[in-house]
Amino acid sequence: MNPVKKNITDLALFGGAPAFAEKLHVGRPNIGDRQRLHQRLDEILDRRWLTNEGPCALEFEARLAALAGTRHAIAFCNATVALELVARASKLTGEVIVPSFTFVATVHCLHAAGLTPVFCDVDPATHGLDPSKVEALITPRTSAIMAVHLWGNPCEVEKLGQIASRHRLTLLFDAAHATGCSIQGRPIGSFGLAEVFSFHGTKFINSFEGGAVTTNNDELAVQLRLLKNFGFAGFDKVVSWGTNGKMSEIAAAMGLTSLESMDEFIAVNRRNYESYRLALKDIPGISLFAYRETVRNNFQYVVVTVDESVTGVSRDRLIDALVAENVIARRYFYPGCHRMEPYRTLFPNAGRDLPVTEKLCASVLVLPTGTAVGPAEIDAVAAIIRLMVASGKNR
Ligand code: T4K
Repeated sequence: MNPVKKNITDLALFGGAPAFAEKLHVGRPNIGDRQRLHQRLDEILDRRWLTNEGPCALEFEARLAALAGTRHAIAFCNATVALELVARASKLTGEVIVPSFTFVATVHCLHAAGLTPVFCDVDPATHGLDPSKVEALITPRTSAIMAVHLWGNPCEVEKLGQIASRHRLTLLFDAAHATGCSIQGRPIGSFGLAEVFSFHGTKFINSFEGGAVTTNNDELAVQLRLLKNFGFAGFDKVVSWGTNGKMSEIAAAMGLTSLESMDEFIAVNRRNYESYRLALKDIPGISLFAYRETVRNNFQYVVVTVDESVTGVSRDRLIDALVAENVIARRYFYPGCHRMEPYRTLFPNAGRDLPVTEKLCASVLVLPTGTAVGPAEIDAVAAIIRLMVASGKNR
């Protein structure tokens, strides 16, 4: 890493050397205890049991159920397949209300299950589904609400629960970002009919690739176990449609090892979040996403909004400047699912009713954190942003 930049001419965009010799990524994986992982891999090889609900996968499920406080946790090969199978197993029909400001997998899973996504705007403070906008979208064809705990920030679970029960709708949560999070002391994983977690390599708890569903519904749990294993209810006995959604033992071994370091990872993320807060606090037009006091977060995403009317520099220009310095900041979840195919073609006017989503898609910037980043890197990143804003140079 080069010394923290002090002058505008130091910026790589204006001819200076990049601040970082190696790229600083959003989503650089946390590795955890290598020795423990190696030990688990040896055990897997010795057992010659590599997948299909092996001991590591079952142990991973038990740990996840304990974390979520649910009767069931069912491990999957990834969260996208888990989401689709939850939608199918819940026997949803017709329309499902869903945010557009999310990773596209949330919506793809509904489309894959033959459902129609109905995009709902989000709350500018929580970035989650805005309960006050949900009811107006309910029609006789609506069967469910799929909400997302974006950035691990729990959405308004109580209000959404009330709306769902008033209209007899199924309530599901995409909890891909929310491992280890809670609201008013109640862990994410236990709300709605089911919640779905992701353990993709870029998540702070990872199993290389992986996902899980947590639920207190026994029937749903049985259905999910069938669907993720081709519909097999025993040797040679297929009782329903199914696919291959199983988690391998090597993935579960990584997941278990990663979970064992969860508190340590959260502490690092939290320290980094605080460092960013201090380093960015005086830069006009730059706001760090704030969490409610009732919420416990994992701080795995450092989310910033850029108010161009104050900074004079657009979010995209800031990204150009950061990338030139080898800081690979991301504009999650640009441009919004409603502007991605096939939804753009299916619902060309959806953006009209999504003003907050559109604004966030144009102003959110996600910065690197995790165990690969420390206070020195954060000061250097903040200095780049500060100099760009001071320059006011959009070109
Ligand atoms: N619902 C929500 C709300 C989600 O955010 C996601 C996934 C899902 C559902 C579906 O979960 P999974 O089916 O994936 O379990 C990444 C992840 O691929 C994706 O899992 C995640 N959300 C999303 C927020 O981020 P990309 O396309 O932006 O980034 P990717 O995979 O190219 O990686 C980002 C950066 O991380 C790279 O620039 C380099 C770095 N990286 C990545 C990998 C995989 C590493 O340093 N090492 C690695 O091994 O989607």
